[in-house]
Amino acid sequence: MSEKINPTIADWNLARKAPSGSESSDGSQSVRFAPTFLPDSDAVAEAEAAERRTMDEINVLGLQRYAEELDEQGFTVLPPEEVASVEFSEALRNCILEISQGRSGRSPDLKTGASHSNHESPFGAVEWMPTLLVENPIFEQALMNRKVIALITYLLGESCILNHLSSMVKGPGGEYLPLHTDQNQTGCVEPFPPYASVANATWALTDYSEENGALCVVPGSHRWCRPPNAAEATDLSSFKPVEAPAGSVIIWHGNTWHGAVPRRAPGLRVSLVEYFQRWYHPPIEELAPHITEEILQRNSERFAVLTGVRKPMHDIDTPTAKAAKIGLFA
Ligand SMILES: O=C(O)CCC(=O)C(=O)O
Ligand SMILES: [Fe+2]
Repeated sequence: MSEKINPTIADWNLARKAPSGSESSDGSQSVRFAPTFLPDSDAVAEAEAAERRTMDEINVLGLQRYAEELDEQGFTVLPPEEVASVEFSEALRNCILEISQGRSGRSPDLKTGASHSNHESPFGAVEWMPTLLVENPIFEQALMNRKVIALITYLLGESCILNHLSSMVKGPGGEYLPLHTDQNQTGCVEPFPPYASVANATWALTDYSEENGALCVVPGSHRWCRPPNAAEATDLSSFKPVEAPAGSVIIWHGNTWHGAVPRRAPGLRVSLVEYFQRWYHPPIEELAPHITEEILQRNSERFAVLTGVRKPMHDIDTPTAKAAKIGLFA
């Protein structure tokens, strides 16, 4: 296995016990430190526990090879049988198509793609539909998929939040999506940190292939810690289409260079994009005001953190908040 992108707590080499006071050389005066910015033993223990929980979950779910791929290639594809039933993925796709019809007033044509051909958006011939989470409870279920969350936690820690949840419906067209990183979409300029501070989990709800206008990635580019320049972004020899059957989830590190080829085949490419980030970046979608008590009741505490309803990191003096500042998994 190649070098890990996430340093462990041990790598940080933290003192387990923070000094609380000391004598000056003449012994006359005691120096005291306020505790908030010192990684005390409770914070270190909490950071270590978060790392253990994260790795245990990867192991229990048998996701080691996908986590290794994230380290080595900067992306991984969870195949449909690892993710959800065929019925669930089809229901998710149909729900997105219904919302598309409701929002645009046009019936999506899954066979020919004529409804979406030569659509114009920032993503090429794509209808981009943000603000989906509270449209239908099926999106809550997709968001809380245990294996996807386990791998996202591996990249971004337990305190991460959702930046936005959206869908792309892509029809036939001629436009490429240039290579870019999601990392600098949050306003992070280069050099990027080697660990992820944003990550993307995209449900491919129709088959992904070159002729179907797949996402393309540059394997290993997450280690370069910078976005492509204009020449690199448009160098078609770097575009490696991701082949993935409908129902797969493609997960990538925020530093990974990616783009998309145009859809040449008739029909539609449908995806659900879950874009996550570390807790300290502001999300695009302010979800919390839209999350009702009823929604919270049917979901876990982790859902409340992901959607920004609970902000444990804002209590700066707690072990949890301190742990998130010294460990990448907390
Ligand atoms: O799915 C695609 O075509 C790429 C979209 C993209 O760049 C993203 O979701 O970050
Ligand atoms: Fe992107």
